[in-house]
Amino acid sequence: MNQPPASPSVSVDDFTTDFISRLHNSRGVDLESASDNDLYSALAWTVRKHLIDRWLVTKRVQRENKAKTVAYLSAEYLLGAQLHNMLLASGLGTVARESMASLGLSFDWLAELEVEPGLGNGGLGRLAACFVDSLATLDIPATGYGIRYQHGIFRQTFVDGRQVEQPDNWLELGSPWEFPHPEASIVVHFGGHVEHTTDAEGNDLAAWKPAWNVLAVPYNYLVPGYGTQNVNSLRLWSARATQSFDLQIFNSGDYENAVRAQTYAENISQVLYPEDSTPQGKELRLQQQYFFVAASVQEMIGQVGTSLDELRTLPQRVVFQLNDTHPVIAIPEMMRLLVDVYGMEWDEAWGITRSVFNYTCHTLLPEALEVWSVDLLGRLLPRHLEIIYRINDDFVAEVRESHPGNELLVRRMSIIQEQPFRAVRMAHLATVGSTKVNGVAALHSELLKDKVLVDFSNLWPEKFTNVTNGVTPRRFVKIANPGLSSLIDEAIGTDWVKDLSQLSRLEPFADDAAFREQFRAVKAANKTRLVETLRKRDGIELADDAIFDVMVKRLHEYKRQMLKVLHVVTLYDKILRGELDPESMTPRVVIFGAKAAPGYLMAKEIIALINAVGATINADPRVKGALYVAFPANYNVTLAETLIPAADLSEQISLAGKEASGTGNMKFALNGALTIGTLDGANVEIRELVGDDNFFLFGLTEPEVATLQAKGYVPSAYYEANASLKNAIDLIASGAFSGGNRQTFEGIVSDLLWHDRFLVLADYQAYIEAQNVVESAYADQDAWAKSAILNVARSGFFSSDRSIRDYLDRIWHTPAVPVQ
Ligand code: GP0
Repeated sequence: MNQPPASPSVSVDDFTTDFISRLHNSRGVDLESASDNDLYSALAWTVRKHLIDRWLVTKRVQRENKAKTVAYLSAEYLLGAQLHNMLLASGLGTVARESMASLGLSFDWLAELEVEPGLGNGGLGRLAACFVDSLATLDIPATGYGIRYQHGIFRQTFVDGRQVEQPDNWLELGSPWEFPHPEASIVVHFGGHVEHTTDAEGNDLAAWKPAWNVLAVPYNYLVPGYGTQNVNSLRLWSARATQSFDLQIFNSGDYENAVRAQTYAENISQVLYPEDSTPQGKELRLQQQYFFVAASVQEMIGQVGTSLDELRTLPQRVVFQLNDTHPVIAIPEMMRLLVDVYGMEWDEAWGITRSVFNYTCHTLLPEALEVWSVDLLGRLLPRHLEIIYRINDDFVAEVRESHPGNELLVRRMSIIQEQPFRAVRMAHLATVGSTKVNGVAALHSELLKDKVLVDFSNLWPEKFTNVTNGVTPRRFVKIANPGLSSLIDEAIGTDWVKDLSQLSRLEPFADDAAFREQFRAVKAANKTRLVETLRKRDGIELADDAIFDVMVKRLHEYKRQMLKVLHVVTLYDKILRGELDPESMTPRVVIFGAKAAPGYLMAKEIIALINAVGATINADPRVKGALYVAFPANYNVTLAETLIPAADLSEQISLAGKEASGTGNMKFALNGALTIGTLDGANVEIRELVGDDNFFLFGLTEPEVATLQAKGYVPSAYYEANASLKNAIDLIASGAFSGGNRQTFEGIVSDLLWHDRFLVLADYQAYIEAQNVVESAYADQDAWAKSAILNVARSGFFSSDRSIRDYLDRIWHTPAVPVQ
């Protein structure tokens, strides 16, 4: 079948010989003197060698075919650990394991030495990582472009239950997975001013006179497909000071300034902004955006050729996908290159530009839509601002023509906002400059059309489309859940890894008692594995005979970790009151994982509350093991790979109309957890597919939310009217979780009572009732297993391979180029 050829001629002995010679030749050590890092690096180099031939062939075939390429532009790639994925793609897993064993080394121990590249914040960055995996697997010529941050997402620690951020240092010991190419560096300019002249025909000629520049040094990473020879590239740019930038100063003897200049330039790729779902209007961030986009667009153009005839073929050669608004400055950059640098007429350049860009929107939160003040943008990229103005002039004229006299509409749609300050609305620029605009789940795309970008969808209905997100089954099932994978293999063969729709063939097995038994055994083993991991990693001691109730995602008020906290506090309160008997309850382990943006104070308060509630409950003998709260610090992709397969219950409880899609929700369903969720994001599609009986639905719908908010939402009324809600909030307010200090969580409590922007109190009762249904459903383990199997069998749609096929059909139209 479609198995990756287990790199034909590699025996364990060959692998071992190679590994030893790597140690010698690349690290200058022998087995006896090798450090951990020597061993890990040599292992990685030995594995990657077997993918490089495929990579070189892929590049040659794609170049010779002049294949149309997908250029995925993303400021984030939350890649996760590389070794396991490279082993899966190369088919060398068993060989590597046996080879290490033959040397008396533990493969698992070596694998755990890897520090994952955490070059993203959450769902958006992880989606990009899943997409490059699927593009490679589907033989689509594609390059992921992004930034090689020196420091990825911060490492979260807890001090007295409060989040303290530590710098991530994934490059400290070097990465064996990257291929730097300083010789292919690209100069990126900033600042200065624009000079205008007029040519013989009276056309305006613009010349940007930048004030400073940096070098963008590309680092390439292998992106191997699964079950194919195809290996694509991820190209991440690293900032380096140009010689001209600092040498002059240095030669003039001003060492201090020379060093400062260098530091300034190299700062650009120093650190990932840890903001999620809120933009950070900082100059350095705009520098990062332009830095990687300018280098990427220049490089693509270089591949196509810079004569006008060659440039005219751009739409046949490349399609750029803008992952949110972060890379949208690529649109004026393309115009600048075509018009100012290569001398194309504006109108023709605009036609080409619009046909090569497409934009994916990932949010519905108005506060998440990025704007750049005209001030800042004009200072950093003066020519781009002029270009944006001209694009806007033409666009606004088009709106006026189709809607004469409607100046209100013009103001709403303009790429430039006037209030509260003059700024460029990046989502508007993206929409005007793209062929297609997509949302990331069915409901999200509808709300995009009807609310966030309604004026644009009225003007250009055909521009809007949906591509529901997906997740790669390689990392999140095959690698993360080997037990389930073997069980599936035995039942339906191995094709599902490349064709996840095959999972539907598991349906009949839901009615097979022996299969259900095996399925439960796999889940139990995954729970035991998680218990061991958390013991080693965090010193947390969990019972494994409880329902594992898991809420992992970024900490954000709209995701409503607070609602989960209220559920936990309610259970605790009822135990204390004697309304719930801890001895007869199904033991429940509630597991949280969440990082908060460092400047998001309310989110950090909620983290402190979760830890405080956990500490109190876990230490209270009256609870008698019926309830336990675990909050391992530093949730990341690596932990997700152990956590998700162990979950029984997946918490997807955002306020309807706020979560664009979610992708964690898909990973849980695929690994046989049942969802408790609202009708939000892709939950809607999950429920439709897995069936109402296999999904615990609760909460207001998006229209109900809108109605309630329109008529005036009064959270305190829910508090007054609901005794158990009142008890839970009062317990928090009483200082029960803060050593009697009523001040500690006063901010959270008063926000809930008087603001509660995300209607936690309004959905509380429905949530508690749904959890009661969960509790009784879990009591019938066999029926639960049946539902869980049906969740797996019906989640094939959520493969990122399917998402990529949708992008191909609806947006990119890029043919596959199989590599022999
Ligand atoms: C959206 F706006 N997302 C943002 C952002 O700044 N960061 C981010 O991760 C997420 C959405 O919230 C999402 O709904 C979606 O699935 C993901 O992007 C990928 O499209 C996460 O649940």
